[in-house]
This record gives sequence, C-alpha cells and structure tokens, in this order.
Amino acid sequence: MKQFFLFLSFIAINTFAQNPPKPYGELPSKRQLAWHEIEMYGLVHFTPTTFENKEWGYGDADPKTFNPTNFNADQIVKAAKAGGLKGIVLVAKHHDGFALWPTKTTDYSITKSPFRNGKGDLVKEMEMAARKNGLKFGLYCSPWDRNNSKYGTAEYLKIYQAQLKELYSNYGELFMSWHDGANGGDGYYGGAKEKRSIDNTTYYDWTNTWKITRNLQPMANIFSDIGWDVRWAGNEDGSVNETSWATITPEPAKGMSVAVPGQSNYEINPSGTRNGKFWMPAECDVPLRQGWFFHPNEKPKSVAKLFDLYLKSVGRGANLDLGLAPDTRGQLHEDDVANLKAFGELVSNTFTNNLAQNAQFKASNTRGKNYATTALTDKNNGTYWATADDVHEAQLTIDLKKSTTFDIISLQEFIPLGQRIDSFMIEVFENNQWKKVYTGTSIGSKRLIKFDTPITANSIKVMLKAPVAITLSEFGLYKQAN
Ligand code: FUL
Ligand code: CA
Repeated sequence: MKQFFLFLSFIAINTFAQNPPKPYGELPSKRQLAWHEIEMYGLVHFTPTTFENKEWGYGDADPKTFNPTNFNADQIVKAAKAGGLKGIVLVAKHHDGFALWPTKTTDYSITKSPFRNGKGDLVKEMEMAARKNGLKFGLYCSPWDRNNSKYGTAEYLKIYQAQLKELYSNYGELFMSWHDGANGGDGYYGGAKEKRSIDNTTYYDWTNTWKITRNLQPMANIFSDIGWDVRWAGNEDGSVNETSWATITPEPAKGMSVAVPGQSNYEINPSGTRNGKFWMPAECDVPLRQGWFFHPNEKPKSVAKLFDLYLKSVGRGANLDLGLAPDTRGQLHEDDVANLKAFGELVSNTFTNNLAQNAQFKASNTRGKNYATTALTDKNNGTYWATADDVHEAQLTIDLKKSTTFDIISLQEFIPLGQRIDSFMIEVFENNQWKKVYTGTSIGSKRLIKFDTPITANSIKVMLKAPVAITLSEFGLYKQAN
C-alpha cells in the first residue's frame, strides 16, 4: 500500500513537472509571434518626391513627374531578399499625398502619371513581386497629406479611412500596417499653400481607424510610436538600447495627457518597460542610405555598419526595418544591390554554424524530460529548456569539449510564455580559470552579445534569473564571418 502511494506521488510529480510553466506577464499575439520570426524587412519609398530629389514632397508635384524609365518590382524584391529581408513594406502614399494605386479617393494618383500609361498599379506590382519571391507584404499610407485640399477637416479623415480600406482589401494578407508620427504643417493643400495644424490626439481617431485595420487585416502588425503591436524604436538610427524589453507602458509626451502617434514620450521607446502593460516590441527603422528617398549624391551604408545595426536591433529583441530607395529608373542602385547581398551573406555565413551544436549542456535544474537542454541547440524556437516552477535562478554549464573561438553569444527566450528573464551573467573558462565576460538584463526573442576580441574557451557558464520558472529556447556561439 505504501509503495502504491509512493508510486502515485511519483506519477503526480512527474506529470506536474511535465506541464509547461505558467505564462508570465504580457504575451505576444499570434501576429506578433509571426513578426518576431521575420527579424528583418524593408521599407520602400518611391513617389514623385524621388524625381524631385527631395525627402518630403510639398504635395504640388505634377503627377507627370512620376515617370520611372524602367520600374522593376522584381529587381527591388530580389535585392531585398539577397539582403536577408523577409518582407517589404511599401509606402503607398507618402506625405506628398500621391497614391501609388488607382484610388477612388483622390485624383492625385498614379492614374494621372505616364507610368503604364496611367493604367498601372504599383502597389499591386510590388505585392505580386514580394509574394512571388516568398516575402511578406505590408503597407504605409501617410495620414499627413500635403496635397489634399480637405486636409485638416473632418472630411479628410473619411478620405484617409477609405484609402486604408482600399489598401487593406485589395492586396492580400498584410504583415504590417505602418504609421508615422508626422502630423500637419505647411503644404500645397489643393493650392491653398498654407500651414495647417491638427490636434493629433483626436484628429485621426486612431481607436476607430485601427479597428478598420484589425477587421480587414487581423494579421497586420500596427506600427506607430505607440503600437498597438509594434513600437517605434524612438530613433531612426537602427538600434535600441542594450537593455530593451518587449513590453512597454506608453507615456504621453511631457505636458500632455494622452499618448498618441506623434505625441508620446518616445524617449522610453529604445528600452521599453520591464513588466510593461503591453507586449509591443520595437522596430528599428533606418534608411539603407542617408535619406528615405533616393538622392544621387548619397551612398548606401557599409556592410560592416549594417551588421552592427543587425546586432543592435535584432540582437536586442527588436526587428530591423531597412529603408530601400529606388532611383528614377524605378530600381535599386547597383551599390545598394551589392551591399545588401554582401550583408545578407555575412549574416547567413555567421549564423549557420553554431559552435555549441555538439557541446554538452548541464543544467542546475530541469523541469522534466520534455524540457531538457537538448532543446537549446535544435534550431527550433518552439522547443525549450525550462526549470521547475520554484526554481528562479539556474545555471547552464556548457562543455564545448574542445577549445573553441567565438565572438558572438546568442540567447533566446521562449517568448510565447512571456519575457521572463530579469538578468543573466556569462562566464568563460579561459586560461584555466572562470572569467566573467558579460552581465545583461533583457533577452526576449533574441539577444546577441558581440565581443570585439574573440574568446577562446572550453567551457561556458550562463547564470539566469527570473521571477518565475526560467525558459530558454536556443543557445548559440558564433564567429563573425569575413
Ligand atoms: C518618417 C517620415 O516623416 C519620413 O519621411 C519617412 O517616411 C520615415 C520612414 O518616417 O516619419
Ligand atoms: Ca529549441
């Protein structure tokens, strides 16, 4: 009888330990999880502004100026793909108000341009090229419209919402609905040529406007200074802070009472908020060149710079959104194509060979056999090592079995159960002694730690702390490729 009870409690402990840990805090939605997997995408700016060699079109350009000599969506998408980008966000309408699709909402569109004799739809061409090459597709339709005579009145909101409805109905499933914070100012406004200001806390009625997005495109991640799904990194340099949480509690701008796009305290965006109210990871948007639009006198960023931005965005749990600027032909410049390709190769060559692949992992605690350390190097973000519920501090000892040289350590949490880990510390066994090489805080979807001087070691220790059971889905050691 006693043995029978022992047996029962043995089963109880085991089944209990085999249950996944309880989720912690805010959790990513299905659409956000899909977004995290993407890591990198591109943001394409191509309107009459390109032909005017400006960054912000005033809204007065003759539609006939939009006359690419050889527009080629496939060339742009293929170059992006070679760069490792997994999606394209097209600016369907920028601040100049020119619509790249045959919209019913305004005459100021591609239908009045020589492009495809006024019969073209550039949004469709980009969408088709993206899908054909296996990239996701998203759209940015600027709320600020410097061409529209109605801008600033209630009527314009209806026009803007109708534009979103057209865009969200006719171009398949979108992974992003992008919004910037530029709001009002001077413009052409149908010939009025004046300054118009709006109250951006109310004018765009974001709560209802974004309901349109949710209804028509449930998988589209809404991006703005304050989400709903993805937050602006707070700068256009392409990086977030070393500590950057996927959660945030948005704050109004100083002296204001509500946080809206264009009017939030975005100084908190690069680091987010530990245990924040919303799962709202950062997107680092940065142009490949200096400007968002093509300018003949500018050059694309170097491959080394792009790799550094990758480490400071994707490597800190954010995504990288790289601005791509077609030239007046309607293609990416050869220099851009070359740097994208070299960057894509550098990323893939660096991260193909996990030097910890054949290491022996020893954990100070493991939840049960379904959560064993073998999950750490199976290249599957869906499997993870976890500790028991009452174990909030744990140590992984990684025996590399031979002396190994690396300069990047990669850690990934199992984020479907939330951002759990508060902090971590890494030691390496170098020259016969343990040496602390890094202490950090946020991990989230991915954390890449880059060392300027490569480390040669036989063993590594990772100490992790969380307020709840710890989860880790992947661990990797890499050497930056040449
Ligand atoms: C900003 C805009 O004002 C720029 O022109 C560009 O579109 C960038 C991506 O977002 O807010
Ligand atoms: Ca795994």
